[in-house]
Amino acid sequence: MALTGAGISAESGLATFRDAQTGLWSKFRPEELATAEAFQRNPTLVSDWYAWRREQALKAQPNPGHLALAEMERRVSEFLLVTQNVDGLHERAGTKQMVELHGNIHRFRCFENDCSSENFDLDKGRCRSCGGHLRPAVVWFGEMLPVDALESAIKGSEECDVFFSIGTSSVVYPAADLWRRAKNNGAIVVEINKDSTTLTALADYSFRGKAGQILPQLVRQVWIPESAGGL
Ligand code: BV8
Repeated sequence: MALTGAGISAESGLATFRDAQTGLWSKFRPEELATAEAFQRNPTLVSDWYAWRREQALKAQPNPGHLALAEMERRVSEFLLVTQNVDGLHERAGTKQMVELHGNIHRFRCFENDCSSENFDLDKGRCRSCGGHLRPAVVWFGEMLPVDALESAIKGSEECDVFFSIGTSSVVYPAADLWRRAKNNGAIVVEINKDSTTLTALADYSFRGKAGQILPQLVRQVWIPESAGGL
């Protein structure tokens, strides 16, 4: 099982949550904008922020880190990727077995009444069924995670033999608790991060460096025999 965070998309040019926000958004902390209260207070501000991030994500390309995880999936019999990212890059990299724990920025929901999506006017950002606002189909702080996604992530972490924690600062819960479930069920915990985190001292292995450089090497050395001439 691999849990990924914003760090795996950094080499695709997408800012992480730790990175200072740029331009228009430099005045806000992501945690301030990614809440239902913020949307209630100022739906245009929050919608514009997500529109900007959606544009960034669409312009970005999956990097060798995303591609290596898609390759890992093809090389092992049982694999699950759980991502905290809402950018959709893992899917574009070809990963199939995936759980988007915090949703996806390219999908929408009706904010007021959660109406079904066939009556969404994406241009106006309105739900034609109830006239309400459309919001990104992501999990905001203080909101419950989708039950099926959380259950799959918990099941995967409790059944895996190897748990990778990649490009995440391991501070946002319940995602930050999955490694512990894996560890408690006898899994090997491997961290890949350019900096040390709260998990570093608790992991069995912690590789310091960029995911887009370490993951291709790891996949090559473990799964691609010399003769195959690498990734
Ligand atoms: C909930 C979607 C409750 C939206 C996101 C227990 C203790 C304390 C607090 C809580 C707790 N339980 C719940 C909470 C509250 C809260 C929380 O955890 N707060 C934190 C801040 C303390 N959790 C919630 O609110 C969750 N909901 O608990 O509901 C509930 C219960 C019952 C009933 C009702 C409600 C919801 C959490 C989900 C929020 N949504 N995203 C959007 O994206 O806009 S979270 C968002 O932030 C991301 O998805 C991700 O999860 C998180 C950011 O973390 P990372 O991805 O790790 O990114 P970060 O920038 O922090 O770090 C990047 C890392 O990469 C760094 O370590 C860096 O060194 C590394 N890196 C950088 N470049 C590279 C690299 N590594 C390798 N290679 C590189 N090139």
